[in-house]
Amino acid sequence: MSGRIHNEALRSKVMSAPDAAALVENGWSIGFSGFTGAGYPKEFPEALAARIDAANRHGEELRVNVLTGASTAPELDGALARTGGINFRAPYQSDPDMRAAINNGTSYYSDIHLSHMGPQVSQGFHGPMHLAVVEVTAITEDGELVPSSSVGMNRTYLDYADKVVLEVNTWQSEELFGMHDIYYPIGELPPNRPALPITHPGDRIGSKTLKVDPDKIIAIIETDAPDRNTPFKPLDHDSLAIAGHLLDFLGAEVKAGRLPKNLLPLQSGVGNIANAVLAGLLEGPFEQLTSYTEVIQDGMVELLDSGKLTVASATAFSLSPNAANKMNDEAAKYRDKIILRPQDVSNHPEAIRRMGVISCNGMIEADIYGNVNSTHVMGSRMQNGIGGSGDFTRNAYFSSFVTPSTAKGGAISCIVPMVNHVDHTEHDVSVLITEQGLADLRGLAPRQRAQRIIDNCAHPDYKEPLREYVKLAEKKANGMHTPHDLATALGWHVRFLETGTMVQH
Ligand code: 0RQ
Repeated sequence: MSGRIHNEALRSKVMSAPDAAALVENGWSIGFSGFTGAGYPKEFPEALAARIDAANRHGEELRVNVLTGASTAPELDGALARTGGINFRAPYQSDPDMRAAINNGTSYYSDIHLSHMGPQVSQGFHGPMHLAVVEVTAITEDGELVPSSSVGMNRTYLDYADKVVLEVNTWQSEELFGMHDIYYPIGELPPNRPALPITHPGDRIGSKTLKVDPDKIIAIIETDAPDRNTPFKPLDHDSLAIAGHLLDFLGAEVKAGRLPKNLLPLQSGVGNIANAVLAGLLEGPFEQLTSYTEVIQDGMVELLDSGKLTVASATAFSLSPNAANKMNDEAAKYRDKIILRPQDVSNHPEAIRRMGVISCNGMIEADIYGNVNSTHVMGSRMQNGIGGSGDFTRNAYFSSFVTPSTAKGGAISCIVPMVNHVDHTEHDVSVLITEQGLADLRGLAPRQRAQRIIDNCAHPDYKEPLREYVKLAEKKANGMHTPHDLATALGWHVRFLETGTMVQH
């Protein structure tokens, strides 16, 4: 045994992943740990996938509902999706096989604000939770659970599931103990829910461990496997340009007296552009920064190392393999600077609004009036999901969205007459940024926004077609507040579906 299970009674529950997976019944709803490829169970999902494959071969029905914190990894979403055995999936995914199962109709998918998932499960909106499968770093002598590299939905799944399977992963550093902050009162339902006592990203308001009723534990699996840590691509021209526009804007806001010198708590999405922003902050003039965000990526750790960032609050890590190994070696050093919370606390609108978080997230496309689509491709296909972008955007001090101005080699303009799906409305979007420039939409009416977005953000190849659309819309519309020609507003998307490009020849 690994020596990580310090509670003697629980040691008797250790078994193999296939034995644990054999306990699952058709139609179960399973709450898995896991958030942005961190802290997901490493062996149980593949063992369950093998069981589903066998059931499929024998013509037996074995399908499950898969709920998580957020995205997981090929060993969880990928393995299960490939069996066709996922009936329903929520609240977020980014796996190619899972995406295919959603888009070909095999799996239902409910795309949910990440801060809403905990309350929705507690309120029973997702039906009974039959099982929680949660990765932990260790089990203490009194049976409490030391979380691993993500917290996500674990508190809620452990509380609400009838049965629990734990994976104790020795790859996760024992030094993570003390980094987590598990706040229980947030799980209360209205009208008993207390005010969230967070006024600074560094506030600790909960306990270091997760609690679980030992009688619910039906199996413990010992594993030793890394998280899905993906290496970062080198920063490209577009990412650097977008980061540059955002950093210039923040500097100007400080100068104008609309932001304090050390800015306000920062939230940043993941990926190349977010990395470029963090790299820019490392070289930039801002000091004493704080972060109230969803995930900790490499750039945040570097900012902590440099002393420019004093504290980072999130729900999970999302690190490259090198940074993950470093975190495992040096976790003790970061325990007072990194706080991992349940996702209904890391993404809580109350804290985000109170502290005045500056949000920055990726998007698929924006329209000329400032509505943003983060999730859908050409009307019907799901890409990933809204994730935490809505939690932060709607409640931010100001919100920003970033994207290159075109996709698919220029065949798609990411600035369009009308978005094909709305995730963030014009009322919530403060700033749009592409490599072409930044459009500050605050204080502008829709027709003024259209002009600024086209001038500052659209790719040169699409500026004139967008201006033509505006002229047509103003001629044909039944009102001049948000002029649209409904017959052609989605015509660019239709053209792409029919011809492979939005460019009109
Ligand atoms: O497709 O993979 O087939 O090449 O969309 O696009 O440019 O690689 O961008 O990885 O940054 O993702 C919005 C999806 C951007 C992401 C989104 C195609 C493009 C490519 C991916 P391929 P890129 P990114 C908290 C916040 C929602 C969740 C969120 C996301 C693929 O940022 O999922 O914000 N956001 N969480 O070719 C058709 C367009 C397109 C397009 C790009 N206009 N039309 N396809 N693509 N633009 C995050 C945390 O803190 C964790």
